[in-house]
Amino acid sequence: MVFRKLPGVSASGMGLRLSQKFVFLLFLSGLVTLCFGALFFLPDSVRLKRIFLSKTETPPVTVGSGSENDAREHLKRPKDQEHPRGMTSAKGETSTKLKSLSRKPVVSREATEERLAGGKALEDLTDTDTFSYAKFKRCLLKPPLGRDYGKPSDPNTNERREKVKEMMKFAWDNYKLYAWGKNELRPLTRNGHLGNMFGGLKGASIIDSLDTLYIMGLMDEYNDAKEWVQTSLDLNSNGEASLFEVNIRYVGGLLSAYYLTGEEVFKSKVLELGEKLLPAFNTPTGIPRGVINLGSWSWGWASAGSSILAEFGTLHLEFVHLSELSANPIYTEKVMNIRKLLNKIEKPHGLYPNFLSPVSGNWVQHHVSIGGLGDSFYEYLIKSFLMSDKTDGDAKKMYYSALEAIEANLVQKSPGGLTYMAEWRGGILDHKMGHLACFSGGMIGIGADDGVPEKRQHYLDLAAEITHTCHESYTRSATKLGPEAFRFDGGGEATATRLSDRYYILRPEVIESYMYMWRLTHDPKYREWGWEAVEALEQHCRVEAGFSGIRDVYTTTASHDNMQQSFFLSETLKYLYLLFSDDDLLPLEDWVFNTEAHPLPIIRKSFFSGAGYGLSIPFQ
Ligand code: DMJ
Repeated sequence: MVFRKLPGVSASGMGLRLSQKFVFLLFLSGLVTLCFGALFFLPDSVRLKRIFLSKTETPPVTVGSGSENDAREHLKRPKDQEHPRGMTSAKGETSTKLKSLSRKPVVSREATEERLAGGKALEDLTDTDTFSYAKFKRCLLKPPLGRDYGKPSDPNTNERREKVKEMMKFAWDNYKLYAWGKNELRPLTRNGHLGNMFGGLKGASIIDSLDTLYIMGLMDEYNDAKEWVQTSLDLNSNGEASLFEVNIRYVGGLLSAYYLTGEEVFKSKVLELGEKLLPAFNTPTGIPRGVINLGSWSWGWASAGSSILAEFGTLHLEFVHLSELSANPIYTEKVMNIRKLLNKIEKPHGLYPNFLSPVSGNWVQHHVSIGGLGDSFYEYLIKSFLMSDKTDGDAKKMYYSALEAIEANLVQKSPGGLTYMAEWRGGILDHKMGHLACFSGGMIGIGADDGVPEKRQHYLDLAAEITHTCHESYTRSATKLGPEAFRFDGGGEATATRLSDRYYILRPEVIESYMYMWRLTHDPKYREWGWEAVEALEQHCRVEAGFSGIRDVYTTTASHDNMQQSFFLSETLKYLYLLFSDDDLLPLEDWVFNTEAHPLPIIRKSFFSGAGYGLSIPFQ
């Protein structure tokens, strides 16, 4: 490099006189101070600012500002008004006009007032680079807990809803009494069960219950659960865990609890846990293995073999939210990589087999099912589309092509006129439908409206038919509860023929479909079917110290399995409660439920800063 000789500068290069040096340094430091100071006045979305100012230096993230107030309100609320107030506030407070909020029309005047009351208008909120809880709440189309916590006006329905709440309290109280801190309650032996699914993590029933307790207004119980998370949820375990189970129950449960309450503890715990899951993706293809060692960074996964479609395909919703909350795109990148591989790979008849090698990225065998091993992969495609505020076109395309292939190859009609989803083994049909596959009534229902116009009614009809078949699997048993799997061959229809398929472990899928079909059609039969299930649960699964699964749905002489599954609290009772609530409790316009029934908000660009970490990466 050549320096031109300046007056007063020596030949040696920069030899300035002392006074010149002083003036120059003074000028330089002034300039630096000015530039740095100016950074604070730049809009938050400017990348330069993100680079120079650490998170803590950015204007305070509004997490907790609105939320903590809400939460403290719950703590103070007298027992006779147990319900949390959610985002509603006293009517009649100043309302400011909202200019640029919604992509969808605001549903009612009251909802708008409630959203705006007591706060600044959206445009007055500072746009931050990180997620803002206050902004998120203001951008929801409706209050999460409805105008009156979803209380139905019809007294009979309300009575039924109260009954479900009582069941939840009973299940929870017994868990608390006999199994506190363990993963599940063993209601016959009155002790706790840890199992080996969660790699040493504890309190699965607590994490799975947080949102159910909250929406039911069981605030003392919710507060106990929250306190346990604060003081006792230890994420530094060192065992081998199922990535899928930890994700749907712990990550999903904590995310929902955070979005519903704004309590910072749920956010920090879920971000800590999210990081621990990342090594699972260190495989040659980036397809995670099913089992992860939570304690080891260098050895992220354990056990050889193939990965299961429903397991690695059921991460998308939670991981996109982890990216949003952490402002770190890595989670979205990981799941988008899975999506890309699945999109590219050749599919037999357009179907997705259940097993894939995480090493070669090829299918391992051709077994296809909408029940166990495959189920929630399909669910997460349509829900990813819905959760992205209908911007995730890849998910949409993949979902509807998969559904077409399913219809062409798996959907069958029995001689008695029942529509069912068979399983497919290398081209040969197995005329069996698992209880797990019964979620598909609800899934096809919620996806009906975004299908091509000429198929929308058809999809809704198909959803209703599948739900009807699953209901038949319940009504054809002595207990009025459905078996683990039912068949359509060997003379039977919608009944289990093998002894080993006769059990019921408090699963939610059939009730889940009733709930969605109720919301979509308001056909009263879905509420009636839900009530039949409540009565059957009470009669055959309720024991002195909780609820238990049963070994044979075809006999009323009960043989209990001594296990109150955590998904009973998270899903079965929540879906029942929603079924008997008004639609404005967790409205589908704003929320999607993960596969463990934990509600996650639809991501609107308006409530996330900048481009949105979950939205910007995959879809541009
Ligand atoms: C739950 O953990 C989830 O619904 C999962 O997707 C499937 N199995 C259970 C409930 O049956």
